[in-house]
Amino acid sequence: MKTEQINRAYELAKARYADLGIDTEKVLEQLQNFHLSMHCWQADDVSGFEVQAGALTGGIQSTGNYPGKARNIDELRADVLKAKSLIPGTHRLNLHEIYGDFKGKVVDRDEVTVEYFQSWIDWARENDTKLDFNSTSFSHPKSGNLTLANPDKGIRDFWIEHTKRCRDIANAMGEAQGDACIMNLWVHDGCKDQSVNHYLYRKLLKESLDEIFAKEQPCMKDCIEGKLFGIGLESFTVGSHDFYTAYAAKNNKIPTIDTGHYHPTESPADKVSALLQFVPELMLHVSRPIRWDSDHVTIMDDATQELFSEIVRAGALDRVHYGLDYFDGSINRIGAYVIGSRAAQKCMTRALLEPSKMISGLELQGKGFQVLGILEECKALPWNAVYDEFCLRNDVPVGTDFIAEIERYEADVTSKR
Ligand code: RNT
Ligand code: ZN
Repeated sequence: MKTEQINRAYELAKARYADLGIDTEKVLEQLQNFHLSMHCWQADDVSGFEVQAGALTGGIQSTGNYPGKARNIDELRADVLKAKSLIPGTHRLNLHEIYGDFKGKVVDRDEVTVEYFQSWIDWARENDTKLDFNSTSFSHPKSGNLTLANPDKGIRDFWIEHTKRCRDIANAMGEAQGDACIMNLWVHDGCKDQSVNHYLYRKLLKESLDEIFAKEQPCMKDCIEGKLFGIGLESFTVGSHDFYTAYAAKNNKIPTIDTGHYHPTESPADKVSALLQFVPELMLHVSRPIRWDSDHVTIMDDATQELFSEIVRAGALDRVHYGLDYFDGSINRIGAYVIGSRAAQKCMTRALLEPSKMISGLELQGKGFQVLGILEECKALPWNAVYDEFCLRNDVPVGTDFIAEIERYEADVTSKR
């Protein structure tokens, strides 16, 4: 698209929004400070780099076999940088423990140390990227159906040790980057079929968490992610939404809202204003469930829009960490990163451009028809001209121009793997 055309459209949009009391320059500034935490696991279908790596287990699944997935740390880093070059703004990278730089060594999960993440810390510094982190309880011979909630003390202790070490690593990352590293804890623990020991499993998970979180870690923040069910663990999930909500509220931890982890008609967006009354911050895993927790690429759908709008309306922009979490192996994986990240930004653009103060005033006066009328009109206001201007100012492709860039990278790089 031509610069002049983008600028002209932006100027018109600016005037249109000014009429509603919205300063688009301020919105552009807010967008610049809106950092996504890009998940490293889209690049390689959640495989990771353990020398001893086995199949993906733990109730999650990446489907599709599109050629060109990252096979090693260098390829993954190159792919992430390529994706970042097509997404406006500055973004974080969210690493799972299995993505360490193990240098050909078999390092079991209870042996991991920051040494295996030093090259990531250096890479992040060189590439102006901050890191977030995740412990990894899946894809391991000791994963089974139960990890931190396992009645077998040996197995439970193995995972407790792993998670404690991960907190040390996250803390070291946070210290190195001068900004807290957000560490997410998700375990797949659950039952495939009928079970009578729900209370026991949840008691064990609670006790494991208490032990894991006992150590103060000043440079990292803990998030805990619940879910509804996993594949092969359909009947019961130990770490349910209620379990972690209660745990977070009581222990001042950050709940992770993964948008694929609820009943199909349940609204993740509606949790924002409820949870933020009781917990310090929220972590998001923005995804797109199709009928189940399928982890399709994020798009501008109603669920994502409503989620971001609820955050802005709550005045909670800086109380939320914006992680992405999807893994589609059926399309170009760099394209998946770019589409999902840009969709999240576009939803945020629209959320920031909503004349919430005006609408709130009307609502408080009982003017229901006017509220609905303005909200409907907002959908079709020229928010895209503001997002295009944001891309332009960040020197990244505007509109569909990123597609040709990814096709070129595919021809030159990923198709040769
Ligand atoms: C699984 C959770 C979890 C994972 C990642 C890979 O249902 O959403 O966040 O997707 O840890
Ligand atoms: Zn998730």
